[in-house]
Order: sequence, then C-alpha cells, then structure tokens
Amino acid sequence: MKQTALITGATSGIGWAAAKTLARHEIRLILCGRRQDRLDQLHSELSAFTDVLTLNFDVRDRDEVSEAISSIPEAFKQIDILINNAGNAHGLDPIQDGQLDDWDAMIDINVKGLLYVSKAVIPQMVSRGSGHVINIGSSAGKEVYPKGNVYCASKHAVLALTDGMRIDLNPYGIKVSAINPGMVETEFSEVRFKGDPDANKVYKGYKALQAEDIAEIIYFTISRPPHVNIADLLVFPTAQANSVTVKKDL
Ligand code: NDP
Ligand code: 8X3
Repeated sequence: MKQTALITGATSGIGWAAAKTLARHEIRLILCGRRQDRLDQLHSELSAFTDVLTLNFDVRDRDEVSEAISSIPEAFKQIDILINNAGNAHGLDPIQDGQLDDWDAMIDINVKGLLYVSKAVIPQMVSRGSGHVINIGSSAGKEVYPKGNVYCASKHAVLALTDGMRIDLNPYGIKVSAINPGMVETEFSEVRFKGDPDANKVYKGYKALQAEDIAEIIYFTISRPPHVNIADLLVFPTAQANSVTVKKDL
C-alpha cells in the first residue's frame, strides 16, 4: 500500500529535495511551510508523480499546527512517516551579544515547533502500532562551536527528544531516527545572516553537502526493512571534519 509522509519545511532546501525524492518513489505527500507560492509550486511539480496535499502553517503556533493537521482529508489521514525538518539558525553571535528575538525563534521553531507537530501526528501512529518519525538534527546537536550557543542548544534538544521518543514509542513498534548533517548548501545561511549578500560565502572554497544528498539519506532511512531502524546518523561533506574544521581551497 502507498505510504504517506508529512514533511515540515518543504518549501526550501532539505525539505524540498526530500519532497522531490519521495515523490519519485510514489510516496503520498503532505508538504508544509509558510510560503504559499512555493507550496503551490511543489503541488504543481510533484502531482505528476504522486498525490500531494499542501498545508500552510507556522510550526511556532500550536493552534495553527493542530488545526492544520486536523484539516487533513481522509485520503491523507494515515501518516506513516513524519519528517520534522522545519528549522533554522537565526544569528551567529557570542552569547553576551545574542538577540532575544533570535533565541526565541530558534527555540520556538526548532524545539517547540517540532514538539507541536509531533504531538499532532504521533498519537495516530501509537493507535495503529506503526510509524516512523525522522527528526532532522545537526552536527550542531553533537558539538558546540563558537557563537553557535543557542542554535547548538536547540539541536542538542532535538537529539534528546529523538532519544526520548525512541524510548517512549518503543512499545508501539514506531521507528524514530535522527539525521544530523554538517554543512548543507541551502537557504540556511541566508536565514542565519538575515539576507546578508555574503551569507553564502560559508559554502565557498569546498564542496558542501547538497540538499539532495540528505534527501537520499532520508529515503534510505525510510526504505529499510521493518526490523531495521537508523537511530542516529551523522553526515559531513568530505571537506568537513567537525563544526570548525573545513578544508578550503581558496
Ligand atoms: P532552509 O532555510 O533552506 O529551509 C528551512 C525550512 O524550514 C523552510 O522550508 C522554511 O519554510 C521552514 N521553516 C522555517 N521556519 C518555519 C516556521 N516558523 N514554521 C514553518 N516552517 C518553517 O534550510 P535547510 O533546508 O538547510 O534546513 C532544514 C533543516 O535542516 C533545519 O532543521 C536545519 O536546522 C537543518 N540543518 C541544516 C543544515 C545546513 O547546513 N543547511 C545542517 C544541519 C541541519 P517557510 O519559510 O516557508 O516556512
Ligand atoms: C547547520 C550546520 O554547522 O551551521 O546545522 O551548525 S552548522
């Protein structure tokens, strides 16, 4: 039977690439984000491959999240795979100079948003006794780098929540996975540096991971046999050894 996946943050980067990859494998898709023009574009591009439903909501708003998930029509209602991907870094400042709005954004989106969406989706997996939750963490969830403070804390929280979910959902046969990338060339830096024209310099001088690389890993993770769960996966570009060690040919 055709599976259904819900992807948050499908309007850009890793989420967009994952939507394309899963569509090619004919997985039914519920694609989420806030930018309606991009949701419309995804709907028209991917409907040729699979059934697509788009949902426009802000993961920070718990009412919007629960209303959006409740509005899902019958044909899409059984969510087999939840990909908690929406998230960003906001700012890169030493802790003493950090902006409160940036801190709120990272905790509200990366941590509380992930929880709100999970709360709206996981109970149906529990009742069925099946499902797969994939949380997109980060190498920043495994180490802390200078000025990364709150973003790293938010991604450490994602890893702790992933482990907690795996334990609590174990009796129900639900798989829970964390996929933790290093540097991926997406709109991530434009968001972190608030549209600074130099934002994408972080991807210059070496070959960063591409969103499609992570999309393939997501598909690999969801396509393992029932007895195999990729619990926690860390992936770097070859040029990157850890958050601060990157071999650049400049
Ligand atoms: P992008 O900026 O390209 O994509 C971020 C996505 O998150 C967008 O689709 C955006 O959609 C969505 N999003 C952001 N805020 C909200 C919100 N409040 N409500 C709903 N959706 C929201 O970045 P990436 O694709 O790189 O990031 C995806 C995930 O991967 C994030 O969790 C990030 O932390 C993680 N990651 C990224 C790495 C990188 O180097 N790029 C490395 C490791 C992890 P919209 O604006 O339309 O709402
Ligand atoms: C994104 C990767 O190194 O900017 O999670 O934190 S990094």
